[in-house]
Amino acid sequence: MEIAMLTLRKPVVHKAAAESISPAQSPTVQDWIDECVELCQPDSIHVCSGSLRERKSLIEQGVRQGVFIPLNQEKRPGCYLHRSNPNDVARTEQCTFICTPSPDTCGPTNNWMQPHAAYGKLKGLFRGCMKGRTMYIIPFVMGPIGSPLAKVGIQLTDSIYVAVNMGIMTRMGNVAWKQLGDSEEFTRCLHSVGDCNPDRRFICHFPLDNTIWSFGSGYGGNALLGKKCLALRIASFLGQQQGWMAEHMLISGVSVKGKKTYVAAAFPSACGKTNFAMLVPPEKYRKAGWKVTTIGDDIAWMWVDEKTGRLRAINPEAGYFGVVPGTNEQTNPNAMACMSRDTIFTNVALLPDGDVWWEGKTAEAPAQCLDWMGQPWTPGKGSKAAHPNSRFTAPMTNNPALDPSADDPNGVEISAIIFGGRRAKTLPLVFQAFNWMHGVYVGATLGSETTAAAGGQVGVVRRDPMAMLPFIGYNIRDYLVHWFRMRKKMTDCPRIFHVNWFRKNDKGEFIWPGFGENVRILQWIIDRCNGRAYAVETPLGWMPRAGDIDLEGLNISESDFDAMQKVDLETFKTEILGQEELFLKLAGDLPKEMIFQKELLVSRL
Ligand code: OXD
Ligand code: MN
Repeated sequence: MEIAMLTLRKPVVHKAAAESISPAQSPTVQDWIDECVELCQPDSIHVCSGSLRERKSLIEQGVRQGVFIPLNQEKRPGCYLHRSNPNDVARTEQCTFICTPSPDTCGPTNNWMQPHAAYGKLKGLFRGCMKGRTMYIIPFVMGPIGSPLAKVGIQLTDSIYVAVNMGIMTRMGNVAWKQLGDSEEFTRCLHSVGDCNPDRRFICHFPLDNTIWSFGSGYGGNALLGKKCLALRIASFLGQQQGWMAEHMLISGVSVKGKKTYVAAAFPSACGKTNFAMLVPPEKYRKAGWKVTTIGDDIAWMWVDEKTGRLRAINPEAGYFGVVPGTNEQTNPNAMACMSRDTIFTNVALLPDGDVWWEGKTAEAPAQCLDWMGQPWTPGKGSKAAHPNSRFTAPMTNNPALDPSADDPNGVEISAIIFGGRRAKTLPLVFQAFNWMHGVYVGATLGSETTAAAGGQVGVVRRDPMAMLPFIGYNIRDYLVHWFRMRKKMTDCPRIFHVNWFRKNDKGEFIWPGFGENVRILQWIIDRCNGRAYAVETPLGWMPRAGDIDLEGLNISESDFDAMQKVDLETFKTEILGQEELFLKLAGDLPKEMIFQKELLVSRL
């Protein structure tokens, strides 16, 4: 039998598929699955093996159920479109909870629920929710197999869309049973789309139980539980307990003439992390031997190598779940290559020839298509054809610029950490923090104008410490203290930088070209890390002079560059007041290092 579709009789008996290995190596795993099966009462169970045959068969079933629409297989082999419920298109932070016995463990920036109350409430929702449905048992590994940080999770879900996407985003299937062996250490992930009612939507994390229960949403960030829920919220908690870090960061390698430097960068959701991770340097740089390679585009797990005292990182994911609108051959050719095959598109528009379209894909909109909800659309309609948070899910192996170390269990050494926000005014294009402690302050006070990735109002500055505000799985006070304390573990720590690609002039136009040209800023960053570039001391930190950045070939004069770097101290005072929003949230719990850094900043103005 290729796939386990076992009709359950009471008591529930489930066996693995012929090509799956038995999950029952550990009685703890079996007991937990039994408990969840008894609770959810699925009609049948499918244990995912992770094979290619299985993937094909799951997609075929999904097509029969209308979950996947086959795209033009000549233009996009192995690609399918999924249309979500229109009420379920983004992460829902108001429905996301950290469930710890004491609210103090959860902290002021998360929604809190008492664990017994949360289990009780969600049990009521999960009870019988899979009647008439199949439960997919998805064993998965986050991190390269054999990595000291790799973690096993098991997700039980009634969504075939989730099963297929987890197969792209994680190392999924038999490999995970092998990695788990007879260990009892795995993240228990229970998920049901339920009836997809926003009033019955809960994404609950139980860090002390290494458990995630998610009900009522099929959206990636709420439903692919290995990603935001495990690799950030649960992992950040584990990292704090165990002395490592789980961060909302891309990791990329920048090589020039055989010397490679790895950087990690944290930008809030939908601020171009995928573009930056897949950056293609302009021709002049390529000719001079520059190349940027991708380790990851969203999440970094980092630890200090005891032998070298330096920070190392892995990407726990195996695929990309990227925002599609705005992506084209100019802005991100590597992402375009990623989605050329074996990709699941969610909520993009469907063209008459079976290809897909989104705003920004081509200069001209198509004469007609079906919009993300499947409704006829023409350019005059006044609505978006693709949802602004439409996504592609593609395996990282599709990326032509995949770094050869992306699957290395030992990870890569990180030389720079870059924080960045989307700020029309106030913040310069680039500066370097004076040291790690100052850099932590710069990251902690990161602000960015909101986008469509998280639902809610768009375009207001939101404080987003380390771009982790929605993803810190415990008290932000302890998270910041953890960052400060990491310094002591390192003998040579990464240099920390802040960038703002999104500064606008008085006419409201972006003044920095961004995308591939960002390599010019990376060049300065890397040269600083390697002790090669000049910088001047300013109240904010170390800044390049116009002459320290290669502007050749850009339509930007040295005085334009100075304008991009200009910090108006009066306006900056307002920025400091804006940072108070965060300080007030932490109130009496603000780590003393934050207070000292703020005092030093004020004294420099
Ligand atoms: C994402 C996000 O989906 O940050 O990566 O929202
Ligand atoms: Mn993200």
